[in-house]
Parts: sequence; C-alpha cells; structure tokens
Amino acid sequence: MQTITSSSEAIELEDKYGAHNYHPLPVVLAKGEGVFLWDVEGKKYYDFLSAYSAVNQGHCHPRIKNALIEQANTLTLTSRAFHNDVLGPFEKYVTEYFGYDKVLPMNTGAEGVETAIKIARKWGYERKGVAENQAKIIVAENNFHGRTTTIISFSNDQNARKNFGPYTEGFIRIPYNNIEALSEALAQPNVVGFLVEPIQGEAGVYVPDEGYLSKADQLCKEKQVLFIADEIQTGIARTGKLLAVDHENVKPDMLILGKAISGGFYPVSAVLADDHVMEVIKPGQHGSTFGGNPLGAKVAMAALDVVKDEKLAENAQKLGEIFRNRIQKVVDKYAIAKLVRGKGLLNAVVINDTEESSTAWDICIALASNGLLAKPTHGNIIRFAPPLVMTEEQIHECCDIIEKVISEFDKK
Ligand code: IF1
Repeated sequence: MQTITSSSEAIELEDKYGAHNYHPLPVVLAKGEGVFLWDVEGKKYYDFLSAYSAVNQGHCHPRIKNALIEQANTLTLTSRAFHNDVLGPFEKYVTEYFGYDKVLPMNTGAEGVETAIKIARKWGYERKGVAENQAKIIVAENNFHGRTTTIISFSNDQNARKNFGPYTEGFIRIPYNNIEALSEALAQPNVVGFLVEPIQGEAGVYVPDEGYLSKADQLCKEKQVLFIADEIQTGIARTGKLLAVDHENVKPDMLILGKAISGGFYPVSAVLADDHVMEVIKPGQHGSTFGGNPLGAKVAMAALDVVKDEKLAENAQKLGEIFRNRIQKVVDKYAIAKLVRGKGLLNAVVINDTEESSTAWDICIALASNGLLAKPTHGNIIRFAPPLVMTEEQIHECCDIIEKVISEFDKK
C-alpha cells in the first residue's frame, strides 16, 4: 500500500480513483483516540461528528478493540449455513438489553431499514389480512433512512432520489411532528407500518414536540399499525437516554439499530421485535452473508457493555445541557447564529443565512482550523455530535472554540 505523507496526496488519490459520491471537508484523518482525531500532518482535532454517531464510545475504544482482536484471532465468519458459538449469546444479550423477544442481525443501517420494511409488509399480509402487494408504510417528510433504491423511493430529497427511478411503491409521506397528518394517513386502507426517526438527524436535528412519539405510538396501536423507530442515529445513548424513544417511554413494535451498536469498529445493524411480529420470517426468506457474524457480534456486545459501564447516556444528557446552554448564549449574542436545538449530544446550530450560502461550510472550515471537526447538514445547519465520552472540561473548551469562530464570522 502507498504510504500517505501529505493530506494533498491522499485527496488526489481519492479524486482520481474514487467515485465522487461525497464532498468531504479538506481534512485527511490518520489517527483517532477517544474524542480526538489527528490528520496526516499531525494536527489534532475534537471530533464533533463522531462518524455520524457511529463512534459514540469514542474512537478506537480499547475494550471494543480487544474484543475485535480476540475474535479475529478465533473465528470471523461462518455464514448462517451453520451455527456458531457467538450468535446465540449475542442474540440473547441484545434482546435482553433492549427488551424484545427476537433480533434479526444485519450489517448496514440501510439493510436494517429494508429488513424492517419487509417484515412490516409480510406481517401486514399474514397477520393483518392486507391484500397482497397492497401494503402501505407511512414515512415522514424530510426523512433519512439510507441510500438503497427502495429507501430513496420514499425520500423527498431530490439529490438523493433523482434519476434513480423507477421507484418502489407503497409509501405515504406525511409532515413530521404532525399528529393530525398521521391520524389522517392511518385512516387509509392497507397501512401496515409507520417508519420514523425519533429525531430527524440529516434533516437538521429536528426534535419533535414533547408527546409526539407517544401519541403516534398510541394512534398506531389503535389502528393495528406497526410503530417502527429508526434509532440508527439517535440510539445507543446519543440523545441522553439509551434510545430517543425512552424520553417518552415508548416501546416501538420494531426497533432498528446500527452505527454505534458496534462502536465504529465493524458494520452491525439489527431489527428487534417481539415474537408476534418476528415470527412471520421463516427460513430462507431473509438474510445476508455477514449478518450476525461472530466478529461483528462480539464487537457489538463489547460496544454495548461500554455504553452501560461508562454511563454514556447520563453523560450525554449532562453535557448536552451544558452545550445547549453555552451555545444559546452565543446565539443570543451573534446574529449569524440563528438557533441551537437538540437532545443529549445530538445538536445543531442553524446559521442565519440562505440555504444556498456557503456560510455554514465556511464556518466548518474555520472550526477545523481551530481544531474542531463538524460538518454542515442541509444548507445552513451545522450538526454538533461529539463522542459521548467527552468530559465537562472538554465540552467547555469546544464551546469556547465554537464561540470564537462564530464571533469572527459575525463581524464579516
Ligand atoms: C451517508 C446522512 C446521517 C441514518 C438513519 C439509516 C441510516 C442512516 C437515521 C443508514 C445513515 C449516515 C449515512 C451517511 C451519512 C449519515 C447521515 F447524512 F446521510 F443522513 F447520519 F444523518 N437511518 N446516516 O442516519 O445507515 O446504511 O449508512 O449504515 O450516506 O452519507 P447506513
């Protein structure tokens, strides 16, 4: 392998040999540890993206690393053609951890979402009596659930869906955080599920009104519709509770997990449900080569141990309040920052400029120069989501950096 000696060298290789499906910040990372990242030139940064909430436990967590190494020296992949001595213990561990009868393990978040869609449809036909191929799933405007052809079929983000048709049918899109709209959609025939992010991450960290999730769950139960929570980004302690739905004591009929379930070491996703839902899946009806493999399963158990043992949800709750209080003062003081919103350590600042402006991007470039990595989401919204292992002293230092940069942009 060619050894990279400069950031520009790495960027040139990616530009020449890699598909241009991303527009990264001009930063080339070479090392990660806890809340810190270092670039090729050795510059140190606070990580405020956490690989889109996949490294809640911090980069290269030693406990998870050791679990990976131990299992990698033993048995990494058997396929599901045979049993292995890790899958069963993992399935018991993760179902007890989140309180469900069963789990269907997959790899990426999008595969988890696709799996939940297939289960909801099958449940609708075989348990609810919906006529075959007529099932409908309700989704929210401005959703983000992944990049597969079916998932972008129900997206309203033109950049994510244009020229990827023909699109998969069977989805009803309604405004997010709107109980009346959900109630009307639930009155339509053949509805089998409501798939929703408890907080819309990619859309810009939209936190719904208090009570939205519990009311939505109640309406779904009244209409015998599965409440399906996509906690791929909001789960695993990110919002100050183990799951974002825990803020309202809601137990979804299907729970979709990914990202930080494996602490950034290995792609693991999972769909959890009770027997009356999961039993519709019979042998040969769903699966994946790597789904539930021993390596990913061992890593995920270590990653979830860390969440509990290091009280990451409690820490996220505490530091999130400090962060929003500090940044609210910045918003009050500088016109360029419009508002701050979020829950736990999933937060965003809306920049007071047009969607088309490059202000949010330019602020992120300046933040990087000041040793803090964050990236804009849609247009003028900057997401701030550090690993949940951050200390109070560190979050204050980071707020100082954010205030310094915002103040410099406010004068422009
Ligand atoms: C990219 C966004 C975040 C997710 C939710 C499912 C998935 C994701 C709520 C799919 C994945 C990632 C994908 C990554 C960037 C990142 C992202 F900007 F794309 F939207 F976090 F907000 N449900 N989100 O957030 O999981 O298949 O990626 O494992 O595609 O650029 P995945």
